[in-house]
Amino acid sequence: MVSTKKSIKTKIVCVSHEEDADGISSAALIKQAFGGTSILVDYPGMMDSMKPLESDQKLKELYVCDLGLNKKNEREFVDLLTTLRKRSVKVTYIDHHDLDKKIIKQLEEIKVKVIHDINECTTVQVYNAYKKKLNDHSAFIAACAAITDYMEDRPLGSKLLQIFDRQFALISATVLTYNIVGHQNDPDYLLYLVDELSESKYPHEIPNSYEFAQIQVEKLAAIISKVKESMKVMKNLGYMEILDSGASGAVNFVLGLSGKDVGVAYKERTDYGIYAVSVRGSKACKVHLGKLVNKLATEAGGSGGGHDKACGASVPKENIKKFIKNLNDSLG
Ligand SMILES: [Mn+2]
Repeated sequence: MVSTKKSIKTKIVCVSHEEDADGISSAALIKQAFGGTSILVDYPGMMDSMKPLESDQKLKELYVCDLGLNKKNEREFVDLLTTLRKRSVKVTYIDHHDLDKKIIKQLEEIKVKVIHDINECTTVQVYNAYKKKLNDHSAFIAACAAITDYMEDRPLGSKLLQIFDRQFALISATVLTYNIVGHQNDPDYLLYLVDELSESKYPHEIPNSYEFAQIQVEKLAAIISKVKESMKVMKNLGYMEILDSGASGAVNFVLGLSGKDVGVAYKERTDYGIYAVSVRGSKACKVHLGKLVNKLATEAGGSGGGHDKACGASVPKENIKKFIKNLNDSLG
């Protein structure tokens, strides 16, 4: 039987990463180019937050930005997008995390538009793909995102940064980052940031952004002393459980102060019964940490992945010690 009910699809949605300037800025540029609404997610909540889209008959276009896939969620992700493609939802996936070639192929087979380059941050790729629909301010925001993802030296990223004053971009990127990191428990504020950036506001034009950044800087200074006190060192890495700040804010201090080539910081996520783990490698680290952490976190019953020198994982609470031991052993 042929259904005569014709659904009118009108919704444009961008799902993006909420934890850093690259994710927030990607969402802002998509919003400036296409309008629509943003759904901001972290890795543990990513698939749960996307699930309602599967049955959303109004959905017309979906953009997924700055969200790497891992062995645990890649199957579910492809399945969800397959369902959407069967309803002719236009889907675009834009990212720069390490991704299995097989998954890229599967996405292209179902005609998802895949924009994937591990050498440029996501916002720079969004800017490059849709610059005809974006203004100069968006080029600036993309340059800021490149800075915070350590990718301002790449071909496209460096070209965008050249347009602007370097110090102005550095301070804007940093203030934006501190406002994002400090508002992780305030989803409305993060959406407000996306709106403001999409309306071409600079970070310094957002009320109280510099004052808020100063508070974050003071907190970070306090973390340095805590890391010195509580960090533990193994043969190939330094690690620490973080109790009262974000793991990603502390992990660079663990790396730096441990004197090792790999630093690990983890923080309990009581809502999921897991530890959110951040891993960073020094310039001398030759192992691709994103790939290694993807494998080890999966073996520990969790998930993870990311870049060669910066990545993250979710690890079930009871397996965290084993995960760290295996990581230390694998680095040997
Ligand atoms: Mn990114």
